[in-house]
Amino acid sequence: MARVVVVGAAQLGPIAREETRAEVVSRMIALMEKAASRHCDVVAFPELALTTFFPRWFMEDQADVDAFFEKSMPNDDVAPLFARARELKIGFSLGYGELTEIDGVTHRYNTTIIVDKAGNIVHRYRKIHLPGHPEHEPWRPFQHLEKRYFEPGPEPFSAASVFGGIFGQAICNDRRWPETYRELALRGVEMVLIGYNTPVHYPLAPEHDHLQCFHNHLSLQAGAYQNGMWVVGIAKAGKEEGCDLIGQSCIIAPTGEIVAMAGTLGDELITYDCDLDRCLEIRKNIFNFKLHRRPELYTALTSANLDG
Ligand code: CDV
Repeated sequence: MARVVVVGAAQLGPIAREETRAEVVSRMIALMEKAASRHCDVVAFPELALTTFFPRWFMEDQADVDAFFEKSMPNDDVAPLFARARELKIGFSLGYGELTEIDGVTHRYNTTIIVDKAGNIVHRYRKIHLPGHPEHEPWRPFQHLEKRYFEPGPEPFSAASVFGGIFGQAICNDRRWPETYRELALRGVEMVLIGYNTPVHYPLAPEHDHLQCFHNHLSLQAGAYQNGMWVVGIAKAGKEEGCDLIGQSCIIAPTGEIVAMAGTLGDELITYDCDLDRCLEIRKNIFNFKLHRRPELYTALTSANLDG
């Protein structure tokens, strides 16, 4: 019998700097209601879904930065999303800036969570691959200060048993790294949810600007095929505060085929009935890890002492 999870990728269009969380949450609830009407088990939202992509600005005052972070989850602003999800009996994933205190020390992470159909947070992932730069670089048309505003996630990729399958999460830049998918696959993940905010313009190599959408799908599709898993990419898209972000949110089968894709740069829901057993088409055959991997010879992969 097929193990079908109906998944929705809820792409968000631009979020203005002045837009309140309540306004964003009402947009998300509209997408969630649409997902529920299409019988989704889970609806996935993008990276840093509750605010504009704030690392594009250099802010000297830490209080201005912290205004973009959530100090608890769920908090009063996000509670309506949790409540509506519980009513609709739908799960969701959500990316946000997390400000937390651990043993008296304050930490800031780029975080994403999975919430099950009963409203419980069942999985949390803190972004490992933080792109960008730590200092103000005024030559850029816009900043990418993730390395200033966040600490890298200290925990490895991980898996959660939920929605009748094994789920994992990654965030934006993680999707470009093959290690992300392989770590998740080795931990048994059958579907990974990956939210992103990707500018069309890449100041360090502007000659690649026209390849942004290609590289997005190239990475997601390769990750799906080479690891035999479902991959869901969820964009924050469109012209946000003057910065163009790519769209093309997509659902990708374990064969690497795109089975659903957003056609706009605005709020848009795409859905697909994903049979998790299709992972075996790949994992029992061409990428049968147990039969064919040679981890004893992959010593460079986990060596911290090599260049590059
Ligand atoms: N939010 C991101 O991680 N964005 C990066 C950009 C800066 C290259 C990405 O990999 O899409």
